[in-house]
Amino acid sequence: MKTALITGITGQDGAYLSEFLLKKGYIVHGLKRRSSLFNTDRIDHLYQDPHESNRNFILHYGDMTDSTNLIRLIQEIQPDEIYNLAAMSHVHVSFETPEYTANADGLGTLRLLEAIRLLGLEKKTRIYQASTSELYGTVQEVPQTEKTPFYPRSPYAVAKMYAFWITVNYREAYGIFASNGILFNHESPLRGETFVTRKITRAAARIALGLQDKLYLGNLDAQRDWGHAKDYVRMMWMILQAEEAEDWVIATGKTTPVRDFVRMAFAEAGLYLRWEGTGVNEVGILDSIDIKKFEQATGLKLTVQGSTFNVQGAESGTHSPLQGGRGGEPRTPNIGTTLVKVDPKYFRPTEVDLLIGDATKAKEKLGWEPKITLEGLVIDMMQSDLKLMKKDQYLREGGYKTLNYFK
Ligand code: NAP
Ligand code: G4F
Repeated sequence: MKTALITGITGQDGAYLSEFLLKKGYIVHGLKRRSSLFNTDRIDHLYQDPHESNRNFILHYGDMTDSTNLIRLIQEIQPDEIYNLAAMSHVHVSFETPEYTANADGLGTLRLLEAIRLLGLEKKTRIYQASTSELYGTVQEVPQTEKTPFYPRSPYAVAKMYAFWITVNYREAYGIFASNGILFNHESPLRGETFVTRKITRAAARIALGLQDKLYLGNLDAQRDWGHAKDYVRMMWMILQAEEAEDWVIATGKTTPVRDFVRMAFAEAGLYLRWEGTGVNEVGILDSIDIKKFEQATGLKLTVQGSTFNVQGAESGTHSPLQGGRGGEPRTPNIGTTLVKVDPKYFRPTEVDLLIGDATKAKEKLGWEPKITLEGLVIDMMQSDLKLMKKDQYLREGGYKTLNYFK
């Protein structure tokens, strides 16, 4: 039975990887930061009471900025595999917290590698480093492969660049089985709420249910190679089972502008958008409604009079765009309402315009291919967020206040 240590276990990938490794029969240890509120929502279903015997899922307090803590834990756990997923992972936020990001994301990796070396675990412990397509930044080649030169464009990417090379260095200098997975964007219903895909699916669900009026976004032109996190955590494990430690690009090979992801997400709720204007003046306007799809997705019933759509039995105080405003009384249809606007506050000081990966090496040497398409990803995220947001709707109908989310 193998033992794994996952840093960043409370994050999106940490949660999926935990499930994956537990199914494979691993004992999973996780590093979790102390916080003043519980932040274990994504892994609560895996939690085991500390009083139980023979636990196979064990959490430890720790932090990537605390060397002694990491050394002690690795000494206690003696892991066969370490998955270093912990990071301040938000690119935009890294411009606000560059020093912390360098410490946690860059030096944090060094601390783990050095712990393996100091404890004499070079031959026992394999380590996976969560590297990123952000390393390519201003891309020097399309598509990007393991050989494409890096040109990082944010404090996050620069910190991850240090982590990438220190992983390579410890592999070459000390013979540690240390591999980088250069993962392109991967998303899921568990994605953090302020990354663009989740921000979009949450807002599309809320707008369809009449809980929010508009979605404000930054750069709609940016293109990303989006896959599903479930496919990517499987590959993390495969990377550590490979014959040799190496670096691997993991991507779908398809790229999509943010604008198209928005269109696809709203369409899952039966709301079809058209785009007008350019740059900061670009807007997404409700162009038409697929009534059947809308009703299936939201559970709401629409009445149609000519070209007028109303939500049947809408409660006073709701403000579905389909209803046209507060009050619930019949209204002119809001086909033509602006649902998406650009807010320059979401622009980054330096942007990564285009990412598209070539995962041929992973396919040929490890037999990895993504199973879930972008369409499948959008459906998964929209179904999950519609379900989640319906809870807010019930609360509102019950007279409770719910939060607005405009991050
Ligand atoms: P995520 O959801 O933001 O999770 C990050 C995890 O790191 C969380 O568990 C977080 O803990 C933890 N963490 C942050 N700072 C820490 C610190 N100082 N000490 C200990 N733990 C800390 O990120 P993700 O999407 O799962 O990504 C996992 C890893 O892959 C990250 O390293 C990310 O940079 C990298 N990556 C992600 C993608 C992607 O598209 N998702 C692509 C390429 C690479 P809290 O829950 O307490 O915040
Ligand atoms: O969803 P994002 O914040 O992800 P980003 O910057 O690509 O980084 C993610 O993927 C990396 C892998 O390439 C990871 F290493 C990293 O940890 C993280 O998981 O933004 C995607 C794109 C950007 O171009 C951004 O400018 O969407 C654009 N965008 C447009 N409007 C927005 C928004 N991004 C966010 N977060 N919020 C917006 O309102």
